[in-house]
Amino acid sequence: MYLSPRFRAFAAGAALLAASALAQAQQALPNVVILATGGTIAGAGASAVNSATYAAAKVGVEKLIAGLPELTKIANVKGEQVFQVASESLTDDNLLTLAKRVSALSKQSDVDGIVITHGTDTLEETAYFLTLTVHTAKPIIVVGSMRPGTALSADGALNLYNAVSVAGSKDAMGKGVLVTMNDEIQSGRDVSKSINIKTEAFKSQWGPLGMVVEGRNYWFRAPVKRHTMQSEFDIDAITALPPVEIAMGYEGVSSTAIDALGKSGIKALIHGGTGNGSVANRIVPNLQKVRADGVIVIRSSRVPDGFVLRNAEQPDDKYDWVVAHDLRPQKARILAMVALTKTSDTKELQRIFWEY
Ligand code: DAS
Repeated sequence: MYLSPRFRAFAAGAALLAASALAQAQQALPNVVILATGGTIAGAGASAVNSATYAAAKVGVEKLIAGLPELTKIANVKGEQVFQVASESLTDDNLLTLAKRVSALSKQSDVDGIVITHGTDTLEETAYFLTLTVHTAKPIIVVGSMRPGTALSADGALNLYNAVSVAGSKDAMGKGVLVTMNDEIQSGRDVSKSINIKTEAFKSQWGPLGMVVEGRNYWFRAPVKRHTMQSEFDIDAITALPPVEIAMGYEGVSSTAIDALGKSGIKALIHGGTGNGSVANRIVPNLQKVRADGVIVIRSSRVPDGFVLRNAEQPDDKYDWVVAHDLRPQKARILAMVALTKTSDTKELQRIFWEY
């Protein structure tokens, strides 16, 4: 078909204008990096009705991003596959590697926010570790899903969309590491996986910080515990995490676990006691021996909500024990490992458990 030179010039000019407008629109969008580690959000089941029976950590980050074209309208997204594992199998070394990558990216001027896709089983521990050790005010969002993307009513796509949306939000800056699950914006410090088979799985006894709905954040409270820029701990100065283990309390408990762990070379033992961090009277001497051998003893509770009162169920001052405040055993372990990179003074450790 003949096209006049005038029309060809007009068409070329229009194409240039469109390309320039698109480039400007893309430049206006925030730059978000997605660090993928595996989990159900990267899982796949045999059929759409397999919402709970599936293989985790199967889908790569590029496929996750390609499967969500809506992301291109809210951010310039880049993906990195850091690990591809179910999160119950992550190690403390994995945690260090991930946190160091997050820290490095957060220092780049061309990165506005970071999303970590993660299995839900230990998502709460990673989120807490990052909020304790990464010095940035930029949004860092940890996200997972309870159903694989192959399942009916899968939750991963919207959870990921929300995570990227919050990661690119200026009003999410300076709030510590966040978790976006089930339309809620949770504090990485406070949140725990509280239901193991529902999409409404992540809870905090102190409530979510807000909600994200259709790409907009609605905030209702802000964290008061120290995090990120206010933290005295810095991942760039941490090369290893000291060994810390957990022993649970329950009716009929023996001292077997406590005695064995106490002699295993650990630096601290978290006791996940009953009630308000109670310790069976027959194993108090065993915990006292663990302390006498130089291991820090930290009283937490197996009860999900509330907080352990110092000197209530046990004379912590007398025994030189520390209490975990409102932290569940698995979170108390994260804080203990981080704190022990700086001090083993029990008064300092107790201050740290009050403040973080
Ligand atoms: N095994 C779980 C994990 O990887 C799957 C999940 O829920 O993400 O944490």
